[in-house]
Amino acid sequence: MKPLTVMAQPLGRPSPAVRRTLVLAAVAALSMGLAVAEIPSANATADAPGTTLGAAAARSGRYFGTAINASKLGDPAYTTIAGREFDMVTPENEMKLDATEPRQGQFVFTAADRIVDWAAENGKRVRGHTLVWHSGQPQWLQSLSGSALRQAMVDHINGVMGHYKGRIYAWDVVDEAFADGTGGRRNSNFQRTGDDWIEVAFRVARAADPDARLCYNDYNIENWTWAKTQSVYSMVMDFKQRGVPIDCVGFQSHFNSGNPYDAGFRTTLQKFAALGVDVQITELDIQGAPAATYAAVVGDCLAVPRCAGITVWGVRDPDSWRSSDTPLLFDGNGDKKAAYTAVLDTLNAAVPSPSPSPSPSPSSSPVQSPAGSCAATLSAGAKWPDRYNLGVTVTGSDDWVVTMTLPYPEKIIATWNVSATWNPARNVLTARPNGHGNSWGVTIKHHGNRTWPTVSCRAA
Ligand code: 9MR
Repeated sequence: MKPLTVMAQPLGRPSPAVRRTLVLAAVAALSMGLAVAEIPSANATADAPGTTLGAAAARSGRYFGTAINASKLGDPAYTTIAGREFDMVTPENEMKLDATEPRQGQFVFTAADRIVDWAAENGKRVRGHTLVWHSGQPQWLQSLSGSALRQAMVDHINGVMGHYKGRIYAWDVVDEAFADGTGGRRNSNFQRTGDDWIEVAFRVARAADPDARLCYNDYNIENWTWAKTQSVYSMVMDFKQRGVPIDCVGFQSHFNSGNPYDAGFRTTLQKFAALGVDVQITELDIQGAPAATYAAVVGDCLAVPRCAGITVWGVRDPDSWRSSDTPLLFDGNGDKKAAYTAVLDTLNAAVPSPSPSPSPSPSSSPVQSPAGSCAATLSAGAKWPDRYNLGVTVTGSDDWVVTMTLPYPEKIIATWNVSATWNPARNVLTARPNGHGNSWGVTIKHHGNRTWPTVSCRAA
């Protein structure tokens, strides 16, 4: 969780003093190894086009990420582009089973830590990839079966997620569990422990880090008509119906002649989102990097409110696992390709909804959440095109804890008269009194959704 700044006055445009405080808060959060992506955004105006992929995606509340390879973090050409352009990173290989648990029960996080630390130092969030996968298994794991393998899976999830608890935005809990073609389950050692291995993995993951979003991630599930897509869709629907904890589906999106981009991708994203999960494009690369196809993929994400963001699978073409396909946004010289410009322009063309749902009137429907011996009441404050203020009044106690949960993709970018921490992974603010009484407030960047947060109060 990251500390939010405390301000004496409600915000208009942030004053220089407030901006300084925001920067200080950002530095404080950085020193704690926490992501600070939202805090500097208080300085941005809603209508200014982003000049980097991350900034352009943030205009609509999304992220733009890249796979990062720890061995390249010493290359300034690499880190200059990665640091400038992206606000989410995925370790390309460093969190895989063979990297993190090369011998049973002996965890190694050296390389993955380098990436997570680099991300924190540079204000970026991290997608964890991947906890359970049929591939990239160390020898000891490959030799296990039955209950011993099942227990090893549970122990692995707990070991890795425990190490990174609170630092990961989303985990690919299970990767590539379905077979190509038929859409049945892939025949793997994990699958042979029983059909329920996937849901067990998700339940263990939820308990291990309740603040991380939990994703199922796969390739060749972008085309809505494919059997594999339908199988994953059925699994996610079943999980949602039975309460198996799943928050997101990752569409790897390695597009090439064998798995060409198809305009039905948007339908796929919409259908999955309608199940009540976020959708994420997690490993995007496109053979030959055609600008129009990149723009189409980005447009598909922008068309789906629950498409949280896009990650490309590498920085420059030579960094790609398919380098001969030149599938990425930067060439070997680090120069921006035509696809880069197409992606940036498409992101910048996304404008937050011009007619968002109206806020409820504070007089007709105050939001009150009594719990214990206090209640928190919200009231409308100033409004701007990109953000709005809410006042909060606590009654019933002078020593309270208020929890405020924002609907995605709204973000709290400032507070006043209160001591608060902001958990970006869950979109939750936790507030306590700071000696300024029981009336305080927040500034919310709405990203097109002006639905008020829910609040609850408990006496401390
Ligand atoms: O890009 C990754 C490559 O460097 C590795 O050698 C390979 C095997 O671990 O994995 C590649 O990344 C894969 C990702 O983890 C899962 N989806 C498919 C990706 C491309 O193969």
